[in-house]
Amino acid sequence: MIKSAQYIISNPDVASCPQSTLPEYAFIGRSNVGKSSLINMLCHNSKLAKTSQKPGKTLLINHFLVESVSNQQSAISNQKWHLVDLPGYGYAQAGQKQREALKKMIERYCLLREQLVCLFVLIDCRHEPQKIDLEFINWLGENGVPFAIVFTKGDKLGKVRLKENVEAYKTRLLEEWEELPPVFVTSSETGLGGEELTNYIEQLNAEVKS
Ligand SMILES: Nc1nc2c(ncn2[C@@H]2O[C@H](COP(=O)(O)OP(=O)(O)OP(=O)(O)O)[C@@H](O)[C@H]2O)c(=O)[nH]1
Ligand SMILES: [Mg+2]
Repeated sequence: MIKSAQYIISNPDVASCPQSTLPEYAFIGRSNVGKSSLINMLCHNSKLAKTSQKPGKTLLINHFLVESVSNQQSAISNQKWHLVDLPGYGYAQAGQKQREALKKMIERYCLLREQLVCLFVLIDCRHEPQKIDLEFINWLGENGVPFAIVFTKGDKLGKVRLKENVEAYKTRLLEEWEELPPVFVTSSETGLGGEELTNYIEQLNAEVKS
C-alpha cells in the first residue's frame, strides 16, 4: 500500500539522475498512452505527475519518491522506492531533432540505469499491436532490460472487448517470444489494476532486498 509520494527532480539525461540505490520502476510507452496518469492513480494524487490531453507533455526523466507499507509473506515492512515518469516515444509532432533527443534520453535511461528493477511498457488497450511498440519491446529483449506490459485506458472498452484485445496482444507477442512477460490491465479513471501493479512492485522490492 502506497503511503506517500513526492516529486524529487527532473533530468534530461540518466547521468544526472539521483545517485540513490533505491529500487526504481519506470513507465514508458507512446506519447499520450497514460504514463503520468497511471503514476497519479497508483499514488492517489492527481496532481503528482503532469498530464495533458495533448501528447508530448512529459519531456524529461521525472523521479518520484514513494513510501509504502508492504505485507510480503506475513512480514510487514516499510519500503522506499522510486517511480519514474519518462517521456513518450514516437511523439509525432516533435521535430526530427527533438524526437532523436528523446529517443536517446529513453534508450540511455533503459540501458544505463542500474537501479531500474522493472520497466513498465504501457499500451493503449484500444489499439491493435503497433509496430513502434513491438519494436521497442524487442529492443528491450535484445538488451536484457527487465519489463512488464501494462494495458491502459481499460475503462474505454467493454469487458468482453477488453479481454479480446489483451488476448490478441498476447498471441501477437507469442509469435516472437517463448514466454510472456507479466501483463496488467489498468484504468487510471476507475483504478482498475492499481492494486495488482502495486503488489507486483512490492513483490519485486522484496526480491531485490533478499
Ligand atoms: N479514459 C481514460 N483516459 C486516460 C487514462 N489514462 C490517461 N488518460 C487520458 O489520456 C491523456 C494522456 O494522459 P497522460 O497521462 O498525460 O499521458 P502520457 O503517456 O504521460 O503522455 P506524454 O507525457 O505526453 O508522453 C489525458 O487526457 C488523460 O486524462 C485512462 O485510464 N482512462
Ligand atoms: Mg506524461
